[in-house]
Formats: sequence, structure tokens, C-alpha cells
Amino acid sequence: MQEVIVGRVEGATVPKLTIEVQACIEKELWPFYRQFGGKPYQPDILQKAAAEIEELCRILEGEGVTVCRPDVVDFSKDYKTPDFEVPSGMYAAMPRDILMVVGNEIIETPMAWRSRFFEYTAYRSLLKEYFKRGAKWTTPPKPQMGEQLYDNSFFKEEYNGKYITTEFEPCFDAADFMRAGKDLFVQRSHVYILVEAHEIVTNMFGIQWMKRHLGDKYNIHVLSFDDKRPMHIDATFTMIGPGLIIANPDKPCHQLSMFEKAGWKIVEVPRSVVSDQPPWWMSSKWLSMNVLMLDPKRVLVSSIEIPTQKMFEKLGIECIKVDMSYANALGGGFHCYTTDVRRRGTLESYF
Ligand code: DAV
Repeated sequence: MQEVIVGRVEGATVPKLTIEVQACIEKELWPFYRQFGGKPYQPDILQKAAAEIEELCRILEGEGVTVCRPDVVDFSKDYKTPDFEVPSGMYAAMPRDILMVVGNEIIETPMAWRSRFFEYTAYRSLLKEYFKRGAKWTTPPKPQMGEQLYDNSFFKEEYNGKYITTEFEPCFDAADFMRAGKDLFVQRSHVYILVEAHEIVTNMFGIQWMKRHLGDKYNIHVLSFDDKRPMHIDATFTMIGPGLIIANPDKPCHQLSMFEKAGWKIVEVPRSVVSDQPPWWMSSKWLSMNVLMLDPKRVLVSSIEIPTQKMFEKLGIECIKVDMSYANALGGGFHCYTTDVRRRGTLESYF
């Protein structure tokens, strides 16, 4: 990896518990969002998370990677469009959700949370700079995010197999995609409990948009998992390199045979060993598998996740250990907090 964008937690605000947020967050956490939605996250946790992210940047630079950061934006401001109104934004901590790099193109994704509508503003200085340096800069149609994008009957039954997002307009998070050369894998996200296909922030319309946009040069494969609240593929099925994937044992993939046929190795990850403190406001503890590969032989992994480190060492991959305990509280690990902008290598086909 030659260049990476690392998100920042400064200015982070708790999103309001709108229906699409409810669909992604465990019920036990809803009182936290009811109380703090629209207000800043606890300052002491944010400060410690910011210090961890600074250290992450320092380590990346020490490994020879150029690090770029988004602008500091105050996400506590409320806003209103003709279609919806929210008391605040959220953060620019997780570039993995909003920026997708495919070759020399950088795509600002049309995400589905209303609190993330203006998140792109934090990245515009960087995107303009990339454009000036020759990148192709694309923004798919911005969703209007009115009532029609969300299925209000979603919470009527406990287990209903529905998606919170409808097919009214395209929406997707970059973190529901992963790419190996010419092949992209995506999950439809934001379903309450699985029936057949799944996902929450990414709908089929969004996937079709990407298919048509990328054209014949790339293949997009839709994957699905046993997952009650699918949101982002990178704590479920993480690509380690061509031919190697680490898989969440609680969320089996329904299309494993496709990888096996292509000769890929799928390794189940050990369980996380983290505790309940600092808090987990936005994700499961499977962020232990939300790792970042510097190259096929070096991985950034949480310093306390010894079983996960052992798994990598057995695979012949060197672990660079970084503490992300407080940063994890905001719902992301190494992969979420970063978008790799430039890597060495040529465009290959692995399937
Ligand atoms: O396991 O809660 C977190 C993914 C964050 N991008 C989880 C998924």
C-alpha cells in the first residue's frame, strides 16, 4: 500500500435513532441513541480514540505509507432538505463507507443513513486534490432519503426478512463491497433477519448502478450471509489477499463454493477477546477481523487480539499491532477507519 486516507473522530456526533439507524444497531443500545442522538460523543472517549488514530497514522507513515486525512467538520449542526430533516450529522471517521477506489477512479458512495448525507464535505478537499492529480472523481446519484427509501413496516414483526431500505433509489456503502482485481463482491445490507439475500445500507438498485457504471471490465458478485443485521462486509468476510479470505464463524457465507471452486482458502477467525469497556456503541466485537493489509504479508491488527494475531502468524503474515480500543467504540476497526487510495500491482483476474 502506498497511500491511505485515515478518518478522524474530531467533531463526531451521535446520530439520531432514525429507522435506518435502528435497523443496524442492537436494541440494547437504542436508549443511548435516544438520549444522545444529535449530541457529541463522550469527550474523554473521543479524545482517547483520536490519540489512537494519530498513533495509527504514525505507524502507517513509519511503514512507508503516505497518510491523508479528511477535514475537521462540526457534525453537530442540524440540517434539512426538501425530503427530510435530522438534528445532526455523524462523523468522518470511516472513509471505508463513503469512498470506493476502483483503478484510477474514486467514487463517493450514496449512503443510506440520513445522518451521513453531508459526510462527503469532510473529504472534498482531498477529492479535489486527487482530481487535480489525475483521478476520475465520481458521485453516483445522491439519494433523496425521503420516506419512500425506508420500509416503515420493517419493525412490525420481530423477524420478518425485510430490508429497511426499499428499491426506491440506489444506495450503497463502499464497505458492503470488497474487491480482488477484476472481481467485486457485495452484500445487499439492512435486513432485519435473513431470508435469502441481505443487507441494510446497500440495495439492489445500488448494486445495479455499480454494475452498469463499472461495465464489462469488472464482475460484481452478490454474496449473502447468515446475518441478522448485515451492515458492511468487513467484519464478516474479509479479504486478506488474492486467494485468501478470513470468515466470521457466526455468519456463514452462502456462496462459499464459488471461492472454493476458484481455489481460494477460507480461514475461520477466532473469537474476539475484548471486554465491554470501552463501550461498543455501534458494532459487534467482530471488529477483531476488521484488519488492514499493508501488503499480502503484513497486517494491522489490534494489539489485544492475541488469538487473531496467532491465526495470521500461522498463515505466514506479519502482525503490526496497534491499540484501537477506544476507536472501536465508534463502530470501526482498521479497515473501516481507512480507504486505501493507491496500492502496487496490476489489475488481475482471480476467478
Ligand atoms: O460486526 O457490527 C461492523 C462493520 C463496521 N463497518 C459488525 C459490523
